[in-house]
Amino acid sequence: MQDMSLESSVPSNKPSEKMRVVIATSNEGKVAEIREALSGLGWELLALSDPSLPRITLPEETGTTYEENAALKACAVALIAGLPALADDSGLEVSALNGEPGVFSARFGNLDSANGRNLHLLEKMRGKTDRAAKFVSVLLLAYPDGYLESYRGEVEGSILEGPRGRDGFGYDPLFLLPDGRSMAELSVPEKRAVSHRGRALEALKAAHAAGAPKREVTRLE
Ligand code: ITT
Repeated sequence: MQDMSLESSVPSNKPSEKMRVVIATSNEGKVAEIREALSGLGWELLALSDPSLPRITLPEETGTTYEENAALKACAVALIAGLPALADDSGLEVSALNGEPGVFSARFGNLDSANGRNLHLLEKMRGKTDRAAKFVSVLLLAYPDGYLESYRGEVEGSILEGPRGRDGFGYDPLFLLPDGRSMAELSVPEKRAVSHRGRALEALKAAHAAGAPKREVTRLE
């Protein structure tokens, strides 16, 4: 088996046109962070609910990795919309819980609400001295022809004994950064500068700074 890197050109968007990209998430917090981070890129970012798009339902996340789940979401949306689609799959990995909830962060304890999941996490962490944790984000940009770009970001921190802060979403009020602030005490631009998703978005932005990056095609033989 041999890997070969080939270059090919990016189809669809003409260089002079604004690239239209669908944000393939139902999470409003992610939408706000993605819009803020990519505002300088010159893309037209469409929400899933954009009236110019057909009705789109995100697929079930049946993957066992962030990459698989992000690809499921991005590819489904790119195919239905006929436009590039950007998905994020992310999670919180807690050392004392052997990396849980990880890829299953949105379903931790089979609980539907973020508040319920946070209480569940606090309960599981009760009495634990090792409170180290990290957030992971994988961004997948899928083109309608099946080509994929992937970007990853991580941030290390620890789990607080109780919630702090009113901003952000999900586990943010329980995540303490090394500088002493909780992730929910940061504005959207402040969170972008230090967070897992902010780092992945910065990598995407750097790759697209001079237009769509040259395609790397891996062929298996
Ligand atoms: P989409 O699948 O529609 O994008 P989702 O919220 O279900 O939205 P995920 O499947 O990626 O997203 O699940 C990620 C889980 O991890 C979810 O419970 C989030 O609240 C949590 N999470 C991810 N990033 C986070 C962040 O920046 N701050 C706090 N919690 C986060």
